[in-house]
Amino acid sequence: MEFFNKIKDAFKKTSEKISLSIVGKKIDENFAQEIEDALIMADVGVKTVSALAKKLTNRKFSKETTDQEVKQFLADEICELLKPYESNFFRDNLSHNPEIILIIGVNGGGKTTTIAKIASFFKTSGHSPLLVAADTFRAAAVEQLKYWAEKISVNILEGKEKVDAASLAYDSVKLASVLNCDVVLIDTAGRMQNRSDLLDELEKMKRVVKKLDESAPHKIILVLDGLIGQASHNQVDVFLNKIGIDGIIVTKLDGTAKGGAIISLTEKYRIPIFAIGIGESLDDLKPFSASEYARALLGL
Ligand SMILES: Nc1nc2c(ncn2[C@@H]2O[C@H](COP(=O)(O)OP(=O)(O)OP(=O)(O)O)[C@@H](O)[C@H]2O)c(=O)[nH]1
Ligand SMILES: [Mg+2]
Repeated sequence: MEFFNKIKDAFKKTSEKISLSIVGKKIDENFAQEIEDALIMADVGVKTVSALAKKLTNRKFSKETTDQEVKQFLADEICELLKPYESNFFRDNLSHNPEIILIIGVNGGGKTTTIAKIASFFKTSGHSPLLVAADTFRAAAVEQLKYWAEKISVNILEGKEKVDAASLAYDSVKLASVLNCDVVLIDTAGRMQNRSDLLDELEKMKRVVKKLDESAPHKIILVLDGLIGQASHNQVDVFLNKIGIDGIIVTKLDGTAKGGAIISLTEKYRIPIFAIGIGESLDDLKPFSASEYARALLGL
């Protein structure tokens, strides 16, 4: 329960605004309109919002309907929409040994922090992660990952400055079998989606890893900054076209009023949400649960 309260708390900025549109409102012909506006403001996609508003109107609530009932109705509808995008990424299902996971995204989205959180999760569930500092552009980036590796006590392969990221990725797969690591987490340099040279390098990493294991990388995870809400859609477009994406992790949901953006993301791209980031510490990454998310969004 404490676990859910943390999620609920993280979504407060979003849920309070949605709540305002429901609590104490008369159920008349304008009733759905205000809720519709609040959901739009929270970055829930327009198509989904219209569908939800229609359902609210058709539901024909009576004057006796409580605020809680309206919220519950919306939460149930949202939960149903998002169920297909839950994933079993955190249910301990590493299907390859080593499982090679590439973490991609633009600068500052939360890649490195998220890798630390994932590694901590796998370590706790009995696995042996290898972190790969393939962000060889910035020395500070390597230091940051090293800090986490020490803190969690997991292995790390450091890229020397200006070393080719793809060759480092190649080495890491070999090193994993030497060290008996069963999950390889590759941290990449933050890529602005308009830097095509960096995107090419990412593509090369993917190609090179395949030389050792045809099925690798087994998961490509795009990390998105939750603070920018739907504005992250163009990032998805670019990475999806150029690299491919198996799952998305949305970070920084603890500080945003655009917490509804996960709904517009799935509505548009139909890609699974692996997890959500709700803080800066290691246990602040939660597997994505449609029902928890829906309840948190409505403040239930
Ligand atoms: N509040 C909050 N902060 C987060 C979360 N995830 C990451 N951060 C913070 O966001 C900042 C950037 O995170 P990084 O992990 O360095 O991001 P990055 O994508 O690796 O950045 P580059 O390496 O520069 O591309 C750091 O200060 C993190 O502590 C989150 O879920 N919540
Ligand atoms: Mg980083």
